[in-house]
Amino acid sequence: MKEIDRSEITPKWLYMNRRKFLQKVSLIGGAAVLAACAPGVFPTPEETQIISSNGEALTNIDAIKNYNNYYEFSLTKDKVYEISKDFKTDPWNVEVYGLVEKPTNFSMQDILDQFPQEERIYRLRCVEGWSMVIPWMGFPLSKLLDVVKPTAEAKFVRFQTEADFDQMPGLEANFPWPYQEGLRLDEAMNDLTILATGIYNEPLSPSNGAPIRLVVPWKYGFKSGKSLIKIELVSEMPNTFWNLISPREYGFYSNVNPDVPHPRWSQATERRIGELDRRPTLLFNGYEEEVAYLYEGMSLTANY
Ligand SMILES: Nc1nc2c(c(=O)[nH]1)N[C@H]1C(S)=C(S)[C@@H](COP(=O)(O)O)O[C@H]1N2
Ligand SMILES: [Mo]
Repeated sequence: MKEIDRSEITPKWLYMNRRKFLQKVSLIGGAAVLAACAPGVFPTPEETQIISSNGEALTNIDAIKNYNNYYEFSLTKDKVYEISKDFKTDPWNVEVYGLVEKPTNFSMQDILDQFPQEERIYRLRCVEGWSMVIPWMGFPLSKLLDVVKPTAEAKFVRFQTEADFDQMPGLEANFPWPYQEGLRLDEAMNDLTILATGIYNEPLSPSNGAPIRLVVPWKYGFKSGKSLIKIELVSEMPNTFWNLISPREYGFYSNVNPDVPHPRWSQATERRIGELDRRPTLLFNGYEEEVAYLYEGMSLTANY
């Protein structure tokens, strides 16, 4: 197994190498454009060399945009991009309310003006057993929560995403819409938890959750809701979309864990998009140092 280079989640590395990163971004962007008529999930050896010089290879931009779970648009991963490409993301507001001192309805412009955007390169691990490495643009959710000031009663955060029948044909499927997710307040305040607005230094494509989505890299991908419209601070553990559909399979915590199998498949290994061999799944998706403290004394099996 390849040594895990932890530098990819260290903002210091990103700042120190910002110049280099942007050079890499434009090279990758150029390569992706050239390859656009044959969107493959395999980067060329040249691209791989460029992007893997600092840790794990970044996933090809075409794969990130075209291989998606976004059930509001389609249940078929490679159809989401086409069906969602004209999704209207302007105007857009995110309402933050509930147990907070300063409830605020942020426009996207407010968000971009108030919160400096930074690059965060994270692994994304889907509960289905595939993974990617994505260079997000975004900012820590904690920065936004600091502005609205959760009250002492706030213990959880509920995230609700857009559900617009006129634009999202997938909403006809019989699921407990709208898509909602939740975190414990301390998980939400952890520095790894971000609101993302871009990938590869470009705004998010609708298929990736434009204009703003949650990213919680140590949890299965379904915790990271796309196209967020509401963030509510609450005192009780909120309902979540997948937990409502299948509580035995999808718990509230949903931390990536090779030792807690899905009832229908093992989680011990994963398929990194762009690679041929499966690789071992890492506890907390490789972010144990940063997040293990959140679960001290808790059974990760009982709290799946
Ligand atoms: N609103 C909404 N958010 C969602 C989903 C969805 O169907 N609807 N799918 C989730 C799942 S299962 C995964 S794996 C990730 C995928 O994110 P990506 O397509 O940007 O890689 O988005 C998550 N967020
Ligand atoms: Mo997923």
